[in-house]
Amino acid sequence: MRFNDDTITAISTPIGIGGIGIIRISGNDAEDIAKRIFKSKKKANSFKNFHLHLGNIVDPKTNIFIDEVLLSVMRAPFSYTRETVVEINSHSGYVILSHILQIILQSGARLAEPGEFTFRAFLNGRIDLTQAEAIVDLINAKSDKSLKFSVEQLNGSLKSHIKTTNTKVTHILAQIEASIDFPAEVSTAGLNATIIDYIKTNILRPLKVIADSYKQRKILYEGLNAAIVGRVNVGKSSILNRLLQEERAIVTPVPGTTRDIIEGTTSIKGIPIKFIDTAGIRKVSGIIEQRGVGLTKTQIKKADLILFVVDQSRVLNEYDLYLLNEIKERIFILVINKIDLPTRLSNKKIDSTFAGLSIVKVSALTGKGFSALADAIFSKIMEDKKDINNESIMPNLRHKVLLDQAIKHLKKIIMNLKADIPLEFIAEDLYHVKDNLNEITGEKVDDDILTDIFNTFCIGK
Ligand SMILES: Nc1nc2c(ncn2[C@@H]2O[C@H](COP(=O)(O)OP(=O)(O)OP(=O)(O)O)[C@@H](O)[C@H]2O)c(=O)[nH]1
Ligand SMILES: [Mg+2]
Repeated sequence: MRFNDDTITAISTPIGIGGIGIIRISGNDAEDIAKRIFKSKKKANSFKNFHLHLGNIVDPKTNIFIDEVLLSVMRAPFSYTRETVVEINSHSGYVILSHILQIILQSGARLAEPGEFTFRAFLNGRIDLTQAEAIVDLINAKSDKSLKFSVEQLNGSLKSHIKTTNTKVTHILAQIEASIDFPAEVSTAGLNATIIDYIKTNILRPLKVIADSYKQRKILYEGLNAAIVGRVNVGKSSILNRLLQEERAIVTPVPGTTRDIIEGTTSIKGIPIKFIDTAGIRKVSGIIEQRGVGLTKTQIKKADLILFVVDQSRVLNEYDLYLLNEIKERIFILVINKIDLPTRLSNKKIDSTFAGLSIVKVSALTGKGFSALADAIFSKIMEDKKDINNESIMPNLRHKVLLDQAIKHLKKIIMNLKADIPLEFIAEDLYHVKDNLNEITGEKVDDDILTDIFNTFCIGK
């Protein structure tokens, strides 16, 4: 995607039948095109900025009426793209919208590429690259928490941190360049130690804090995997269905019902969790079931959290104990299921076998215990990730890679300052740090990367 001054247009609402559909036009000719195709109900020679105008879309070639619409003009630079933007709210429906689009195209606009409106907002300096990325995150947000962080990033939380840090790097660079250029005038006594100190507290540490919060972002945006494991027939699939509140997995009284991996995602207190139902473990003869059990073992290895299910209406057997041994080093919750049935698993037995573990008793049949289970899942996750509620900035992978590079350069700078390496080399590395930071905000970034980012947008955004 490159800058050009074409006037662009696209349907900005999803295709399909709906209440209203919105077509957006952006660029120098937007207002002229609007004048050509729109007949206002009021006698007016020009559009009032930021007002809704009621009127008809009429094909200028054939004079055929298309639809009654509301049209607004947002003149440059106070618009999404900072160019003049016209938005037409029409009745939705594929035929109407594409007809209006056709007329706009015939009147001189070009079809926008995916993300091109936002790309222009970026090029025209209304938003930086982290904010453009936040828009994609916002649209794709799967939980309240990730939505909150996307909004903060869109408001410039990451951008302002990076910019402030960048100013500090420039400040150090200026000092260093001054002592390179005017060695006689600048006192260098103790300079290195002061600079090291300044870099550590004001640049390196804040960048590390942001880079570290990437882990949290991964959880909030992509969620966690929780595997449901247990011996055959303990009610794993029933538990999955309860958690997802739908009949995802087949449940039967026949042991060994689940052979494949069945999964579904739900959000627990704002954190997306993918629950994975697995084949029950038992001695296997049939080849399919052996494969199923193999898959279960793989899931145990991959999962961030394990729900280990036992059936309290039956006594523990060697398979329960075998599984307990398989998962004991992992993060897991013991789920004692079927509490609606008479118990054959005494508290004494539970205490002796499962001492010190997180235990939740449930009935997948009646739903009893499931809110306690959700609480337990949430606190298990939080035990490990205490910071999740304190973070305000969450870099994505692209930011994280660049932050790590900047951190690497900064560490090298500190080492070189300690070793009294000529300041020219220090300056060069500081420029690398600035490049890394500028790439995060998009002030200095390859076209390929921009294309990659804006390609993830939908048409009309
Ligand atoms: N009474 C009672 N029955 C349950 C409960 N949970 C599951 N069941 C029954 O137990 C049987 C097995 O349930 P599933 O959910 O298929 O068990 P599973 O662990 O997925 O079994 P496999 O896939 O064969 O390993 C079914 O008949 C369920 O209706 C429960 O809490 N109470
Ligand atoms: Mg099952």
